[in-house]
Amino acid sequence: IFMLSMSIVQSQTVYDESKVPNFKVPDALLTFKGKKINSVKKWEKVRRPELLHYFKNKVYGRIPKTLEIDSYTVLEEDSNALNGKAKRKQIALSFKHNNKSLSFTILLYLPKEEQNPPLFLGYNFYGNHTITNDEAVLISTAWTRNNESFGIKNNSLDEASRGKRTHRWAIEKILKAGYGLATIYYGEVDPDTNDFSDGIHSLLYNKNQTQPKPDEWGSIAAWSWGMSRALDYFEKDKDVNANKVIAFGHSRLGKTSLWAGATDQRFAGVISNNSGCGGAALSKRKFGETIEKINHSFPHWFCDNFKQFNNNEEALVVDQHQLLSLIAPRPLYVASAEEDQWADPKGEFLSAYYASPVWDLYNKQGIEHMQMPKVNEPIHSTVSYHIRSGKHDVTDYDWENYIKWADTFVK
Ligand code: GTR
Repeated sequence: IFMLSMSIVQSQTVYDESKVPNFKVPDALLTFKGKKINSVKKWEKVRRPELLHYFKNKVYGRIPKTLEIDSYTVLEEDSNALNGKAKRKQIALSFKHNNKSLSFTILLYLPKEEQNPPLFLGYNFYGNHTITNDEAVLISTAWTRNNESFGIKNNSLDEASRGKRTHRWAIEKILKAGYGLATIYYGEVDPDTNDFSDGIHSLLYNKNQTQPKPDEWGSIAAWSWGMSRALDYFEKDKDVNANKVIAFGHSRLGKTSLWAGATDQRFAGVISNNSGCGGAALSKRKFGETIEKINHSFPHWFCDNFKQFNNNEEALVVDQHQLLSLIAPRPLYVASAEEDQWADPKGEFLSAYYASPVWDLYNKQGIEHMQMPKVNEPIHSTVSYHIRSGKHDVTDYDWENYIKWADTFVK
């Protein structure tokens, strides 16, 4: 009984730098067998594949089969949206397999003056209609987490929640800077519950399979998969520049944008906004949210194999900076918030720092100094970082910096 109760009690949350354990940061440029990697060629042939393989099998889970878009439908379009500032399109992508089907809807805004603009692609938490007051945005019928302040009841969406998340999406600034914005309600790809009978997973089961195998995809990998399928669609849409799509995400959806950028090299850049544990933050620091805590609260986000590292970070032969390194040499922006200690801002910064030698290989500038910048003093280079004042959120300040960085390094 004692042993049992021990295992249910979780370790205390560490918010004190002096309690961070000593650990060796695994070298991004040293293979698992101890060989030094000193060229782009060796990185791409040997090291990058072995790291990617490890993250697939032990962290996010691998996708069992390829599944392509079965069909897509432009549900609606208007070349005079947002008071004439934008072109709007809503496109449903449909998938079919094993007599099951799934579809999700992309909401796309494009700046009117621009031909083939680059765009930011990011999921939203409560439905496409929450990111704008635009009344033409369709309301999702997918399962949604209740939220009293947004008026979301019975796990379903209606007019009450329209425009409730506009503050996180600087649409006007994005369009004005010449970028498009594409968003998808993440719950349409896989509802964010510990239930594998629904969402995209269920289309790809073998006979009699009811949940992913220990090395198969959790929800984060499923959401990342959805971002890649949106990119497949953009490759067919002449209105956008599919070579300049930036994967963006906040928090769990920032973990998702990182994994999308790591697994799909077509993404031209990646933004991780306050992604924290299992995202940009180093796991071995055990600061704020830990592997044990995240797997306890969200058992469905990672693959089952990742649970081997609950309170056992020592056994991990990688850390999250090596996830970031898989994005090299493409532009990467890691952002933290001062009051978001749960996501470990310092661990997010150090991760960008320790990943940087891989950008160096390509003669691209990463984070050069180990000293964390001051609050609201961004470092802009191919690998960028800022810590802004305030809490776990996406603000105009974040977007202003993402646009500046994208203007220089992606556009
Ligand atoms: C928290 C979780 C974080 C982060 C966040 C979010 O509850 O512990 O890892 O993902 O949710 O997505 O807002």
